Amino acid sequence: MEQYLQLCRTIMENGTDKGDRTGTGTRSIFGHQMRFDLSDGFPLMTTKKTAFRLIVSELLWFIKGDTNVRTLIEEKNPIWDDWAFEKFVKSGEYSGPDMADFGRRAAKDPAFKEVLDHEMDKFRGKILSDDRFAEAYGDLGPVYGRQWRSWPDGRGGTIDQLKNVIESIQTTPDSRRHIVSAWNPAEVEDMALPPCHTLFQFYVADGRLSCQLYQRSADVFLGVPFNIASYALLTHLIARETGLQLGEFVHTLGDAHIYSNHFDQVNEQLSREPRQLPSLAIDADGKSIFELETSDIRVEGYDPHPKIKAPIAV
Ligand code: THF
Repeated sequence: MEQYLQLCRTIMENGTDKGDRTGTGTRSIFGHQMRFDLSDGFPLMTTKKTAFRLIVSELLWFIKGDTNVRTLIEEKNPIWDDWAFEKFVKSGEYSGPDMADFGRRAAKDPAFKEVLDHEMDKFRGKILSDDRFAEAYGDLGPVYGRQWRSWPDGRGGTIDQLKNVIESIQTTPDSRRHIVSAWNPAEVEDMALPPCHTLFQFYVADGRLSCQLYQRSADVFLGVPFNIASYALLTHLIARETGLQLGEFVHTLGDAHIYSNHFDQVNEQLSREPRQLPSLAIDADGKSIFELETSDIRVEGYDPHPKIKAPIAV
């Protein structure tokens, strides 16, 4: 993962400090590319422990076309809860303590964080137990799952981009159109968060499948380790589906930033020695990519340095 540590160093040393939507402040560069040869091992961060299970359940949630956090909460995956909760506290139905700007306040104020955690637990419980509530506040709008599997075609129907791309890889491997886009300008306004991983493309050469992602906005400390592993896993799953060998994952970044409240954590990570990469194991004979479950997929030989905690910007 030397590529990733190099990106962190480049931003820390040459980045520009600027403001951002969340008000946290970032140091950033614009335009950067990393390449991971997937036959070298599975690119899961070894310089900090990274929750692979969360990465798997999020990716399978996208692949199934789901956009409701209920499914993630059922799998004890909290990474999208903040965006659903934000929609709820801004609605007329919320009547608890003031939650304005909850992300930033919780990062600074431990007493407030306790109040937030309590409200968040109540919110999760209600999403799980109340169908109407889950439908109203668990849904993040037309985010990844919807665009990948049912992009509205403007004529009353939908387009299954993921199925189509699998089919085009199988039937016309040399094609230069193996593309899936999550950026739908007509629907961006309705999304809880406009897609950060905007578009990906596959490429087949010498029987190997490669994937390139264009990511418009990259939270380098918290998000990017998830994003690298997620798209590496997607490439494995599409290669498995199409009977191809593994090529590279090419990660192209637009605004690549480190939040100012992650600087210490990044420096801690930079002081650590990378270790051998784990390998990926999928135990799901006969299951298609659309039928996989989180428990079917695991990493083996993963021996990372300890976890490094950091607050997420909402
Ligand atoms: N918003 C921001 N500010 N950064 C992001 O990376 C991001 N995502 C998704 C949507 N909005 C985003 C959500 N992805 C964590 C990781 C990825 C997320 C959200 C949260 C996170 O908190 N990870 C911690 C704890 C994980 C754990 O519980 O073990 C970590 O240490 O990795 C970009 O896709």
